[in-house]
Amino acid sequence: MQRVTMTIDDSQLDALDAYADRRGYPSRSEAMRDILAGMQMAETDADPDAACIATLSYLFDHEARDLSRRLTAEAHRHHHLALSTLHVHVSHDDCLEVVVLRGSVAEVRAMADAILTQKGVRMGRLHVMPLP
Ligand code: NI
Repeated sequence: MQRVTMTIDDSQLDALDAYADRRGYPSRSEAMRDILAGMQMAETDADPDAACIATLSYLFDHEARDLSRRLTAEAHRHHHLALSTLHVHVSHDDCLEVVVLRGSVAEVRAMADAILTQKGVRMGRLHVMPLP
């Protein structure tokens, strides 16, 4: 690790301290490391060829016509990306799935789009994390 000295406005420092307090970070450095990690994630997300690991989570209605079969078909079509899937029966109608993916950002995004655009899939979210 490196120690750096930065010059920022008082209002920016107040904002950083308020953020660190609110989230419960033990120090400004810890808060800054996470802020920078978020920036790295955004940068990786912009490079379609970058290697990543990702989680794709979504709610869906398992009674929706043909949806479970279509989701399984998409998972098999992208089997080289999907490392593991967690399925939770949330309520009488709803299921939550969390799929862990590994591949290029472009491949992972394509699978996420194929799943999240299915009729009956709700509140989907892809979280991409860069790999060195
Ligand atoms: Ni279920």
